[in-house]
Amino acid sequence: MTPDTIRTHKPTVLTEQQREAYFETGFLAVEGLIPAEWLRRLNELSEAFVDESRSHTASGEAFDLGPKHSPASPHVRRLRALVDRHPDFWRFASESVLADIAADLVGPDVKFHSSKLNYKWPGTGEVVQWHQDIPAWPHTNYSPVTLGVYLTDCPAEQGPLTCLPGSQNGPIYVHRDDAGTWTGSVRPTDMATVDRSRAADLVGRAGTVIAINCRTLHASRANLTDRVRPVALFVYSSADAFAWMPAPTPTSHTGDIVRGFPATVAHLDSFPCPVPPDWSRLGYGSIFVAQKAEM
Ligand SMILES: O=C(O)CCC(=O)C(=O)O
Repeated sequence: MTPDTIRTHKPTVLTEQQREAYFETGFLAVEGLIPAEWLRRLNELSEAFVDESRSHTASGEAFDLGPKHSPASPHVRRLRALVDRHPDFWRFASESVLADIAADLVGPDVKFHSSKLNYKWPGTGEVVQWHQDIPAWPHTNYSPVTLGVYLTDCPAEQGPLTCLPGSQNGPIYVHRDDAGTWTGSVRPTDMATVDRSRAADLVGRAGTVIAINCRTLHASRANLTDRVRPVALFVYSSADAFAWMPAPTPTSHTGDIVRGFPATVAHLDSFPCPVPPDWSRLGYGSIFVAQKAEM
């Protein structure tokens, strides 16, 4: 679906102005939409998983661990395929207001793609370089949106997501180095051509929902506080968007319709998109691995 088609359906959670802001800039941050009980449960699960990570010594199916991870000082960079980690994560993704927000942004027929919980620990470990999401998981159109929920307050000094307004209408960059190796980030030579002066921080209180279009250029700085920044991220698309390469981190619910109905006709956008590696053959670590965050 395109924004014009989506506009023919009234939003049920967001205001028209909020949705227009998303279409205009390629991102959005809204406080106060997630019920307190859900926020409490997500935090409870997050803390339990960080605790469980103490008994893991290497990254695996569930945990992407930083190089300094230890039982005494757990350093989980990412909880992978979140909806497969606990049924309540899937309930949140499919039954809560989050899926209604997705419907406001991608149209009434909503397909679930993937999910993860990213932690940004104090220090420089999880700095995320400028990138777009769609080159890692291309679809037949550009409706996919990542919805994030900050599990705790996220001020500017805690390494919030930062987005470039309007970049969703610009080029889709190749996220590989000169040798063709996947880097998960825009090449420095390409970023040198981009005006970053209008970059906006998506800050907010615990429970703030952030939305980032799949073409929007975004990044996140170091966490300068002494508190971890957990953000749960869920990707949805219009039902008429079809992934044309294997997902980097598929879940048992990838492709499930969470609102409305499956598409009977695919929407194909003619704007060209770079081709990622075949993750089903290569395997996918995480953006931190691809961007060599452990160096
Ligand atoms: O967690 C972050 O700060 C950035 C996450 C992100 O952009 C991604 O995982 O694609």
